[in-house]
Amino acid sequence: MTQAITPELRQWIVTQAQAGHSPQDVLAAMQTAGWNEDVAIAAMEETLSQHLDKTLPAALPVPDLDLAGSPRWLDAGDRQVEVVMTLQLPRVVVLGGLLSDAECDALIDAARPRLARSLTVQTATGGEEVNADRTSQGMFFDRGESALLKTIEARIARLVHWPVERGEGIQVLHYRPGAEYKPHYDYFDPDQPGTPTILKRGGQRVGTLVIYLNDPEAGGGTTFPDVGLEVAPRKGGAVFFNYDRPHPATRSLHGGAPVLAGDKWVATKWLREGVFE
Ligand code: PD2
Ligand code: ZN
Repeated sequence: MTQAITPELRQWIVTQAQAGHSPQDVLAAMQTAGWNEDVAIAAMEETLSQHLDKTLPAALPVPDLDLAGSPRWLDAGDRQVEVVMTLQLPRVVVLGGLLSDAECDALIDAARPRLARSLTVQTATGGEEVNADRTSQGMFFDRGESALLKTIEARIARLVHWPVERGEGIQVLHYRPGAEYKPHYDYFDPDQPGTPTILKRGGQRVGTLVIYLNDPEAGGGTTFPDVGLEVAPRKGGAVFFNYDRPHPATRSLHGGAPVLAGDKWVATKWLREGVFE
């Protein structure tokens, strides 16, 4: 006897999933109702993957490092960069020695006179606002604004296989003791009314590189709460992560933990879907 996957069956499977029943429980219920196990599994896979395609935004191409063969070192053109740790989901790569100490110091010196209280992009309007969740000071460099920035931008582009033109200008943030950046997503929320305006310039953010410019005495790690990961800031090191769609399914929620002693300086490079002019 053949068993047909009817629209009623599909709707029932979606309803069960939405009610929080595990796949094992849904499968068991179908078998109890007389469904052949193979047919039941096929029906669930087909129905739920189609349902997810409809509810998730489409996946975008993303920047990434070439970690085939598990290399200890990556060639970033003018510098060899150490691979410290990698994670699949969220895609996170911790790097050592992306910048030299002298490059870190030079970025801080260039940024210091231009710092102001950090603003965050306000997706409600497309403008910028002071945000209580982000108690750092910051500034943006223009892309290519100095020889140092050109060098660093070219190194990053080569490392993550993403053209310089698809990157925002580097942002420098300074956190004093007590300052933090509460967990957030770096992509722009598609449901917010200001997002279409923001996306006109370069499209979505699809990757982030947070580069540590000094060694805070204590605290100030970069956290990924969905997976219980905390990256310790190390001068010249960095944490890279990407997100192929503007959705929590990427597990790319992350934050800057409060600085407990000393201060913390980072440079953030955001990578865009398209050319960022
Ligand atoms: O400074 C950090 O560790 C941090 C954490 C989360 C920076 C950012 N996000 C960011 O610049 O987006
Ligand atoms: Zn962030």
